[in-house]
Amino acid sequence: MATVKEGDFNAIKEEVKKVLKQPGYDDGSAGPVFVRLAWHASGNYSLVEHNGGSNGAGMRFPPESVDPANAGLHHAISFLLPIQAANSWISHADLWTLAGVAAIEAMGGPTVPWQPGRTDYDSGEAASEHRGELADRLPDGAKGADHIRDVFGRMGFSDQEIVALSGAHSLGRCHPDRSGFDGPWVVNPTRFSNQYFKLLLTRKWTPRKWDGPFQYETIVAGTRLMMLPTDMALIEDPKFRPWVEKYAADQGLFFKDFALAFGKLIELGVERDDTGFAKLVNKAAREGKP
Ligand code: CCH
Repeated sequence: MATVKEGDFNAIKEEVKKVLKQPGYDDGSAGPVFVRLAWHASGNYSLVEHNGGSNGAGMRFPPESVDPANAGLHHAISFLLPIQAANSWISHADLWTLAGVAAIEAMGGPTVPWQPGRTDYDSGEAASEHRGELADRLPDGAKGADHIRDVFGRMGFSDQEIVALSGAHSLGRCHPDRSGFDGPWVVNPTRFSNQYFKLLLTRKWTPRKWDGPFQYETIVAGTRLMMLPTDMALIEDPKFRPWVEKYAADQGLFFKDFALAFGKLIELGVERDDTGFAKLVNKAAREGKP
């Protein structure tokens, strides 16, 4: 990997684009798993408790590295390690979020606003001290609308933003050895589009008869596609559904709203001071204890 000028984040984006092609891995692309890495790094934020989020890159250490919800994300971290090794000035936390943004763009999606300044935990001890309290915050695909609202409400997202963010399931697939679920949501899972919303509305989705966890399926042109119970909740719930309809009808609107919501997601909990960097504040300091 090339060493680029310190602070040249556009050049880092180009480095990320160079490692997207991964023959032999999934659908030949690291793009979808980069997007999921950025999302899971950010998605354990709590607006009320003021903890979690992408700052710190906690997923390099327990408890996040061993959280079953993050199974498989070590692939994304490994694909990015050469870039970090050649450019040690960039924090893992900045690199992970920027990789998600670069991947979305390279797969034909919108440009998501991104700012640098995240810092990394320097040890597993520091990470576990800060992050031990963050277990069970990521969504469970087996559940329904109330669960999704609880999880995304904790991060401060509205119904509209929840539906927009869920459109990322136009990318990638479920892996039986990671989540237990199986298959892609769309026929071309390395192209960012509003296909997920269109398929939700136009296909007949039936429960899959198999040994794995409950999920829905439909066959499109010989390819078995899937939906999670949480995906189906978006068309079953009367407040989510109108947004699914809007995004299915208007890809431009989806791209615009997705870019804003994803930009907000990767900023959660990143509080920069006047140096431009976001400090890692531990629980005792937050509570004003020495
Ligand atoms: Fe997701 N997602 N996601 N998801 N997700 C999975 C895979 C991806 C849920 C469950 C799952 C978002 C919201 C939700 C991606 C992006 C986003 C998998 C399969 C499950 C299960 C994991 C595996 O087996 O590898 C649930 C539940 C919710 C909300 O309720 C949001 C928000 C985003 C981003 C904005 C992407 C991308 C993938 C594909 C990953 C890959 O490796 O291909």
